[in-house]
Amino acid sequence: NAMLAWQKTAYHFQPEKNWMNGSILRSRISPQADEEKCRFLKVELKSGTLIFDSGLLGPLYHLGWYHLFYQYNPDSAVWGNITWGHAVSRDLIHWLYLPIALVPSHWFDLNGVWTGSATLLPDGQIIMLYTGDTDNAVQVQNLAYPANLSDPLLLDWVKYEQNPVIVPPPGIGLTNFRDPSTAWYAQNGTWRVAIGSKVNTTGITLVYQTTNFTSFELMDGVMHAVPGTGMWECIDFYPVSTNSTIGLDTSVIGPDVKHVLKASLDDDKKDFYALGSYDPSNNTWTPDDPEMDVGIGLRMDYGKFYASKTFYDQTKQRRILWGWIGETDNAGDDLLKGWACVQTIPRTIEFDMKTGTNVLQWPVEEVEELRLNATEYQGVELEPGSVVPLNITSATQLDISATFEVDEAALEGTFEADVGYNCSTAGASVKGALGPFGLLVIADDSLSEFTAIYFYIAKDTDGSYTTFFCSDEMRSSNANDINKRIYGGSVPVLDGETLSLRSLVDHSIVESFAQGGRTVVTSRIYPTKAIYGAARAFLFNNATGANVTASVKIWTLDSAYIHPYPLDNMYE
Ligand code: DQQ
Repeated sequence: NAMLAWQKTAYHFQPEKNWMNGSILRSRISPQADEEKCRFLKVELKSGTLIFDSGLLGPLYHLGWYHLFYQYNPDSAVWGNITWGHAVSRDLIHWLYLPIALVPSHWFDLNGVWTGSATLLPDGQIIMLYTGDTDNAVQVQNLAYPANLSDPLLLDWVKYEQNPVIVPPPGIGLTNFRDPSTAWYAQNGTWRVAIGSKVNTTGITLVYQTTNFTSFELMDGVMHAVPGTGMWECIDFYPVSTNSTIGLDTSVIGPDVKHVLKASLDDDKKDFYALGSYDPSNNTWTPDDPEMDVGIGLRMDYGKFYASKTFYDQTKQRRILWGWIGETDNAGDDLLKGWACVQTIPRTIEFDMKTGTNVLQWPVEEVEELRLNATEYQGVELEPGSVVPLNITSATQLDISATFEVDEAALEGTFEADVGYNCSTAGASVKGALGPFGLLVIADDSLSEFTAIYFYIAKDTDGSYTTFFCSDEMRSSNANDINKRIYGGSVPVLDGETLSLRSLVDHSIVESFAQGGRTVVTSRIYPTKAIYGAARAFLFNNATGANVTASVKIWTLDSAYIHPYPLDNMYE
């Protein structure tokens, strides 16, 4: 449907309409041939498409390629018939679609090849554990591995003949037992794998121990549990260094390390995480702050974002987080446009050594290779109530960096401002004393459509400040029948820090990072007028009590190259 074509993103990994012929091509490619072909591919290929759905499979890096496996419906733009889609990239930005890696084929996955994770063993083997939805709709864990490890594309996958390797244990619901994590090394040749579940309404992490990935033993108790959080999907569990910015392999333990536990809460489709300590001897994880436990504290991303997963990128010694951005329109429109859902730009993830209480997420540096021309604005004065256009036309593909300085006298002179505020109490058009101020993106000239990305400062009578970082989608589209929301969370701002944000704008996606990535908000929007050449960006200040000075640098971004790998004509 051409009417919906403008929603297509240009540099996020996502489906394209009208591809799906179901024919799966296979061929063997030598690493060299492959390398040359890729260079050539970047300029010569034209079209392709994919449709995918929730629950990202373990991403991994192998022989020069980043591999992305994802939950994929080959037949339609709505969830169902779930297989493993597969794509490869040299740089996490440009992608080549490969044939589907695994399809339902046996009783142990006949209803779907669901989410799983990759584990790289020290000897170079690749282990994939995934959830199979059985012929009886029971959730079991299965083992798969590449047929040929010397194939950089990992085209062929073998399912272990004696699958399943793990079935739901006594006391666990047959449909509440899924998404095995990447394994971490414990001791004496044993590896551990976390699996999400629930008991009544308590979300839990079960851990299995194995030496061979074919037989597993359930460890006593649970690694962690949080009452009232419901079913935990897509558990992610990994170490972060507390004294260095480098990423750590999943098995690292020891001093100067904390462990992140992340769960995707099935009930409200939100990703929550917490920092804590892992004790391998009794296999328990304890949050640093029980009030900020998994599911009741920090969100990975406060916007449209779910089923995220990380992997350790051994070539660049960094940990990378991928999230999934679902749709907020109706399934009918998704069927019309022929695709649904997008991946976030991959983000590096590290411990925030300044606050000590959160992780930092930041778009991988490779996205900066898409930067074209830059426009800079220094010291733009934003008086209360002002909206200042930025001179950017076709503002659909942007990388924006902005800082905001709030008039010091106004901050100090305000006795109390909006105590009890949170992003969903008021949108960008509601004026407070010290906020909101920020950006309007994917806006048209007349501001009939815009998505607001902004800060909002609340001040308590004791003189303390709480800063919020929000995204308001209420005016993002003139179309009805779309779920428009106001998202956000608080963001730590330390003494002497300037407020700063970065936004990646891509037609119908806006990913925004505050204070170097302490708080992140992703918006999925459906503009009807602020499209192509008509899209603009503005600065605004709706605070009644403070002048704000903004400095902004905006790069327009090139489109990424995301197309099929031409396996059929490799040797022509
Ligand atoms: N989607 C997958 C499940 C996972 C959920 C199925 C996450 O494995 O729990 O497509 O959205």
